[in-house]
Order: sequence, then C-alpha cells, then structure tokens
Amino acid sequence: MASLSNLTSWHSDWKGLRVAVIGLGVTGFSVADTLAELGCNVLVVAEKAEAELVDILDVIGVSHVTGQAASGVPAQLVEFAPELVVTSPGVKPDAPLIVWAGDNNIEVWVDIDLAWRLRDKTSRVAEWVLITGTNGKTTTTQLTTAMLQAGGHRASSCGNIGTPILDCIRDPEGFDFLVVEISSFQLHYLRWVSPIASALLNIDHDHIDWHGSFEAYQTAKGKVYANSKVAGVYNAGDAATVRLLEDAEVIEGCRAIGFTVGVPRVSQVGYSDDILCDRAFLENRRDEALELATLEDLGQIGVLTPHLLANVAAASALARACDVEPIAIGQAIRDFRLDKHRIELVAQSNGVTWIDDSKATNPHATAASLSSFDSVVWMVGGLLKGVDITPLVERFAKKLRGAVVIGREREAVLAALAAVAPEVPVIEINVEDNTQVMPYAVEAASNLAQPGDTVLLAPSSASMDQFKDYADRGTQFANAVRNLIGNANG
Ligand code: UMA
Repeated sequence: MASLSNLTSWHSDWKGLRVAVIGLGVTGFSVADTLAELGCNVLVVAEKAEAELVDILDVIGVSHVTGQAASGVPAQLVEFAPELVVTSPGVKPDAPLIVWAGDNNIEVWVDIDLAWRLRDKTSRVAEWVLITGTNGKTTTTQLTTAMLQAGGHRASSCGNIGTPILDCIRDPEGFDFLVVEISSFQLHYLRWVSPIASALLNIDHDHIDWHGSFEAYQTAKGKVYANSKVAGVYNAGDAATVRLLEDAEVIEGCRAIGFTVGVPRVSQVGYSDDILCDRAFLENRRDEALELATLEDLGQIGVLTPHLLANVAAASALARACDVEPIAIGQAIRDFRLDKHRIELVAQSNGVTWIDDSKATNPHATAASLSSFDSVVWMVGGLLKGVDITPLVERFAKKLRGAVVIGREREAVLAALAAVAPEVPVIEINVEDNTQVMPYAVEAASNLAQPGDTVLLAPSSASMDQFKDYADRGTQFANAVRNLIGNANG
C-alpha cells in the first residue's frame, strides 16, 4: 500500500486505501463517490444522512454507519482502522471522531485537500483561485469566474458556494481555472494547496462557536494565502487582512495586491473619478493606471453599495493576477447579473435593505444567505419537506432582529423560534387569501426593521403551498416591497 505522501495524483494507486468519510451531505457524498471510483475501501460515518444517498452508497459498494450508531466513535470505525479520514467541513474539530483520529495519528483532510491531489484527472490541469471572507464571498467568486470566462478560459465556481470541488475535478473536459469559495471550516482543516491567487475579502466575528475563539477563526481565514503563487489579495480597508497576508508563507515572487473602494495606491485596484482601475498589473504603475470599467458599467449589476464596489474590485484584482485582459474584465462586469431570486437586491429605503432569496428553499442555502448579513429581519416558512429547521434557527438566532413566519406549516417554524430564539420578536402571517401573504408579510417586516437592517426573504422551504413556485414567491415579495416603499414615499 502506498503511503499518503505518494498519493499525489489521480493516477496514483489509491486502490485498497482505507478511508473513513465523516458526514454525508453534499461534501461527504462527493468524497465517498470519488474514493469509490479510485478503488479505495470507504466507510462513511454520518449521524444524519438522507435515505436516498445511503441507497446510492449501497449501489457503489461503500459501507456506512449512520444515525444513532454514528455518534461518538463507533466500534465499526475503530475496527475498520482507517489510514485516512476525510471530514465534511461542518464537523467541529472537537468532535469525538476528529479527536480520535488525532490521538491515533490518522491524517484528517477536507475535500479540498483530496481535490488538490486529484487535480490532474484530465490533461487540462486547472489553476486554482481561492476566495474567503466573512461577507461577499459568493458574489466575488461568481464575478471572478465570469471575468475568467470572458477572458476566454474554461472556468467554474465551486466549494462553499454549493458545488463540491470534487464534482469539478471529475468533469471530463477539465478546467483552466477553478474559482474556489472556501469557508473558514474548510480552511481550518486544509493542509496544502497552492493557488495562483487568493483573497481574504474581510474579516468579522462569525462561527466563533465552531472555531472556539475569534483568534482561531482569523488564523483559519489567513490560511487562504498559504502557498499563493502570483498574488495574495487583501482589503486595503481591513487591517486584519493585511496582517494575515504579511504572516502568510507564500511562494517566492507572489505579490501583495490590495483592493479598495477608494483611490488605489500602487499595487492596488480601486476607483478613481468613477473609473475602476488597476494600478497593480502594469509596468508603469507608479504613474499610470489601467481602466477596467466605469461606475455606469457596475450599476448594471445592482445598486452601487460599498459591498458591490469592494467585491468587483477584489474580483478584478484576482482576474488580473490570472492575466485576464482589462477589456474582458469590463465586458464581464457589463454582462454580469446576480441570479434572479438569489440574494437579489430589491430595494433600499430608510436605511433598510430588502433582499429576495426566494431560491433558498432548504437550510443549506438559507445558511449561506443568513451568513451574508449582520442584522436580519427574516422572512421564513413554507413547505419544510420534513426538515427540522431548529439547528438553522439556533445558529443564526443572534443575528435576528425579528422573524416573519409565512407558509402553511407555520407551527414547526414557530416552535423552533420559541425553543431556540425565544428573545426574537416573531410575527405570524395567518391569511386565507394567498395573494395577501406577501403584502402582510412585507408590512410586518417593515415594522420590525430598523435602519441598518436587512429584510431577507430566505424561507428555507418550498413555496408551493402559497405560491406557484419560488420565482412567483420572490416576485410577489418584490412587488409588495415596491408598493410599500412607494406608498411610504408618496
Ligand atoms: N455531520 C456529522 N457530525 C457533525 C456535523 C455534521 O456527522 O458534527 C454530518 C451530518 O450528519 C451530515 C453531514 O455531516 O451527514 C453534513 O456535512 P456539512 O455540515 O459539512 O454540510 P455539507 O452538506 O457537506 O455542505 C458543506 C458546507 N456546509 C458547511 O460547511 C456547514 C456548505 O456550505 C458547502 O456549500 C458544501 O459543503 C460544499 O462545499 C454551507 C454553509 O453553511 C452553505 N457554509 C458556511 C458559511 O458559508 O457560513 C461555512
């Protein structure tokens, strides 16, 4: 049997390697499926697992321990004696299984580590761009991908954005670039990758319970820069990102590149006289700048919030590090649209931001959405599809200014709020006429919201009980918001 240090390629001999895969969500499944394809001997250990995925494990010959039997350190796992553990990112470092692996000198990887070693499946071996930050990761990731594509490259977004990276690694055509949104959980476990460029967009208190302390969270985030080859991109307005880049071990020749919503200094990308410009990737950067786009171009994406300006500047810095021509960056910005009903900005009025994320129909997508905002009036509920919403409510309770509960299955949502967020004010929308749900819900939300808050439609539920589909739900929300604001202003 080859040792782990020899397993550096898709084409290495992985056959028979005993691997324990922890968790069976999207990550765990992609890991188990990949390892089975490589001929490894795989045991999945997951406390919660969808029956459908467990059935597929049976078909592909992967053993599993699920449910109650998977808690603690199951005897089957000890007996299996894994040579490697690949964990899902949600599993905390103090989970008994992870501690057990450490005590027994068994390496613990995340899917990103595995993907790095397997990146040569096709002859087209992608360069990686890594993006992390407390907020703005998803938009920046999508923008960077769009810029690379406009530059003529085959590129895909993946990682924490929702598509496991191993799904891209197994794409038969391969990619020139993978733009990986990477979370602090994934970074905590990450061992060794070497991106062409990396960015830490900003850093704020988040996931402290998972990491144990703010310091541990920052340390994990700083790992994004490790081994970067061409550029480590920092936020000129966020000193912690500068410090973490200074502390990072990068590949010789890697440059520190800043992004800013203000006028760029040398080696920065930013804004000067309504122009997005690059003062980093040109010979004569002391005296000149390259024009990438105008504010008018950016205005086609959405309202010109500082967040949007920052995300576009960061993505541009990353794309320039990958040699994308300025003209392609401008084109990508003009063509870029945030997905409809996916964290879509509906309006800003009286200091309150209204966001339509009707597409968040499960806790997974809703978690990504709630993570993006600081103080939220949350519009939630619909058809829960048998999913327990309590862990989601518990995780985000501190962010909630209030909750507006819609849908037919309101009882379960109300019970979850009462149980794990008893201090959060809740308004239940109880109307017979489905066309009146959104007008009432929007009015209720506006009563709860204070300046600086975001009202977020992210229902964590399917929509068919009260709406035609999620698009209809989002459209009715947006119409109700515009009516309310119009009336208030008129
Ligand atoms: N599990 C255990 N024990 C635990 C925790 C989980 O056994 O202590 C098992 C569960 O029973 C379940 C599985 O692990 O079987 C779930 O794994 P997971 O929680 O890691 O979730 P995945 O479905 O694999 O999704 C993960 C990310 N989720 C988390 O990090 C919590 C997704 O990000 C990501 O899109 C996906 O991998 C692909 O990379 C979501 C997220 O909330 C959107 N991310 C956080 C954020 O953005 O703030 C970090």
